[in-house]
Amino acid sequence: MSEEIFKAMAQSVMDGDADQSAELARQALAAGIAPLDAINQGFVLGVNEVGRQYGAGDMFLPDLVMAGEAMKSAVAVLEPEMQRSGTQRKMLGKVVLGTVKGDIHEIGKTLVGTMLTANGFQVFDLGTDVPTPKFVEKARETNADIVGLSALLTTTMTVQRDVIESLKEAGLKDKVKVMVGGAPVTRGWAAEIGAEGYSEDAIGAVAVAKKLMGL
Ligand code: B1M
Repeated sequence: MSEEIFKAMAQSVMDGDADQSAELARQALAAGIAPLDAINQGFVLGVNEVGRQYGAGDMFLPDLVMAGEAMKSAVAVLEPEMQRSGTQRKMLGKVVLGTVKGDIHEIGKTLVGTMLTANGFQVFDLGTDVPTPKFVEKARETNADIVGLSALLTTTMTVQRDVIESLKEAGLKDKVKVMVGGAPVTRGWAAEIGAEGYSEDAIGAVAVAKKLMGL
């Protein structure tokens, strides 16, 4: 049963069928499938395949857009359940989160925010294409513990370094830890730009954020 529904989820994203993706997400919840399993074993496989075919020139921008919309509609159904099933209630720390300037990829960043919230962090999600000064302002305003920077493009991952430099210039870098992530981002890149945290996925981001808080 699970195998079939996971396959159908991936296919719905590849077809760019947002209604079908949302319906399959609802069916998964009704069948007791964990929301994160639905994402990681179902929908993400579809969006990765679209990304692969787009990279190979076999799919085109509209396919990418529609796959993104389908993935978003599924996540929108699953998100409330992920937040509800968060076990920890004590506030563990404040995280200012966003996708850096020039980059509008939001799905992975939103998942990271959802998982952090579900696990007890207070998340200030600034959205996508966030101007560098906005991260600094929000970190100061909220007295944030962590600034989380997502980047999905090789051309925008360098902006993560700009944000870190701006935090330093604003005198905030000793108060705030930085966590970076996104498909092209690596542990090596994180170390090179002076980010204290790196995770390759949303679950890992929770563990990294806890570590950065000394928990
Ligand atoms: Co874009 N895109 N895209 N795209 N897109 C990629 C990233 C690409 C790899 C596709 C490809 O060519 N194979 C490629 C980048 C190439 C490169 O730079 N090396 C690409 C390109 C080229 C582009 C455009 C330039 C296309 C164009 O216009 N010609 C354009 C750029 C627009 C811009 O940002 N300025 C573009 C646009 C889009 C859409 C808008 C159509 C759409 C996004 C829709 C949306 O978000 N609302 C889209 C999509 C859907 C993709 C792919 C197919 C899927 C991304 C995704 O949502 N993945 C992607 C190919 C791919 O990654 N396979 C691709 C699912 C998501 C759950 O995973 O985002 O990786 P991900 O997040 C993960 C981890 O990375 C990590 O945890 C998340 C959950 O596990 N993570 C963090 C993410 N952020 C983190 C932060 C952390 C910690 C972990 O700490 C703070």
